[in-house]
Amino acid sequence: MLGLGNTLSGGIVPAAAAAGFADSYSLSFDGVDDYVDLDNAASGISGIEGTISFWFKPTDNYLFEIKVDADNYISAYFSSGSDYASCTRRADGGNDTAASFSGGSGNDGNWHHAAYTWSESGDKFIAYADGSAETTRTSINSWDGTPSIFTLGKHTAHWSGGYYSGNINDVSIWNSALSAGDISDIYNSGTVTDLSGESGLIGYWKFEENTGTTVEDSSSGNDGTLVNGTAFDSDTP
Ligand SMILES: [Ca+2]
Ligand SMILES: [Ca+2]
Repeated sequence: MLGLGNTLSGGIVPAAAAAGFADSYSLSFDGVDDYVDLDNAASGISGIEGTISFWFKPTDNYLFEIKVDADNYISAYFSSGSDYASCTRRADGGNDTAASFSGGSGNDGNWHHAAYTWSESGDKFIAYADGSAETTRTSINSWDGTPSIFTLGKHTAHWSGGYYSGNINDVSIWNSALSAGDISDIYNSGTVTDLSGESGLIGYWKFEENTGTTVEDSSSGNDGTLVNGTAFDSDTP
């Protein structure tokens, strides 16, 4: 169970309000060549067990990629044509693929929260949409290797690659598969909550700088770099 700073018996008080957290900026991607280089955090990410959480308002294409090589990566894309998100955890050449937002609700002009958790010991790969588990895969494949690539908005692992168009906000990476309750707490009924200080964070980028090309990791100093004009945007959830 996450603390979120304000865990009370019987419920969670949104840390965003209690801590005065101001989520004022997201990142905007042009769909041409924009991406965020978070490679500094890559080697700390385990494909064997972990969680990625982020907010997004999509138009189309590749949301993130965590990659060792062509046979070991985790990546997700949003398909504007099919109006759903799909995440593939490819481990030692075998695919664990989970869809979310498949009800056609993702590309409605609103912000949404996505999370993916994976655990080989728990034998589950789960795709969450707006705080709720949507697809759960079991009999998952065995990961091999240490990632060297972690990008937002760019994908190279399969097909022809591509670049995301839309917005992404508040990305966190964790060293364990968070519980359904934890994911619900992060979703926080649709209000971004401040995860700073939570145990188990490998990286946490809020994108609140609104200047320059460096985005600060609020958890462990793995700062990232905005590439090819990826821009701060006052559009937030
Ligand atoms: Ca933000
Ligand atoms: Ca650009």
